[in-house]
Amino acid sequence: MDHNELNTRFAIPDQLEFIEGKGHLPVAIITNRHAKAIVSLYGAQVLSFVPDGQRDLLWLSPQSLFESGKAIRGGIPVCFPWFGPHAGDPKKPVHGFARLLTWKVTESLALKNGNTRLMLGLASTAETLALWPFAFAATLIVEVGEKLDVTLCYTNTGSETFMASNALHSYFSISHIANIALSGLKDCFYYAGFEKEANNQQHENTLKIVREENRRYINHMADCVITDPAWHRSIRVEKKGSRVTVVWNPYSETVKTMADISATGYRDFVCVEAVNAYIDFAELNPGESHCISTTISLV
Ligand code: TA6
Repeated sequence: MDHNELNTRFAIPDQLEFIEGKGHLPVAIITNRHAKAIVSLYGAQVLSFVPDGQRDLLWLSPQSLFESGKAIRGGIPVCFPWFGPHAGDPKKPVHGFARLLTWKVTESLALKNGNTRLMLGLASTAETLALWPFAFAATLIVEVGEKLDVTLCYTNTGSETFMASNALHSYFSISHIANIALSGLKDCFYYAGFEKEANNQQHENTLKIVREENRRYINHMADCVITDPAWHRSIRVEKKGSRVTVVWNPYSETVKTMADISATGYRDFVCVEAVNAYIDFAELNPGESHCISTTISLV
């Protein structure tokens, strides 16, 4: 369906319209009295969330590709049905295929409280079954209000039990990586880098990022807050349905290996991700569903 057909079926006057975005990929533009947001149907990826009168809370790389088969760098990528490299086959796409496929619009709704809701769907096809041999139906629900609420739900529609991992891999826009402090992770154990054991424990109240970090915190359900004094703001990151939080920044060396982030781009974002993986897979019997959500707001 192109953006004209999408508008015929799902546009909401003065609140929601579809346009052809970069790389000819369709995007939904949501504007209401609380905020403005942009959602790419390719990847079901929220690209921008700007509360009224504020800066964007999400970061989108100016060097991002917008190209079928390539992930968009920034916003909230949906990782599914695996998180990170595929365990058995490194040739399969990192973070699964959900961020590399165009999702269908299934519903749009103007809510009484002024919020706008957009629902996107993705179901298994011959293409996905070739990468992951299980039948599923996934939904991404984006609700734009004073807060941004993003929920991924998926159901096992096949006849075999499956184990999936997934993430809402949010990139937050910050004034400078040196300026921010991240709270909400004190006392949690984490895997550092690609270590196999979560032997490290954070003793500090806040995390300052001064080098490459890829911390995968386990048994973490609390809110995180990114304090950014230079921009006079703090971003609260809440989540549900997840016991793993990943904090990632490639920093100045690894960023040089990434074609879609500039050499200094690592300064402009931090990822705080709601994850199901490692100690927290979703094991679903036929007919069962799992949901994970993240809620993002200014404190
Ligand atoms: O969540 C952290 C992470 O898995 C890192 O290891 C890093 O590779 C990042 O995600 C980005 O992955 P991507 O495939 O989008 O380049």
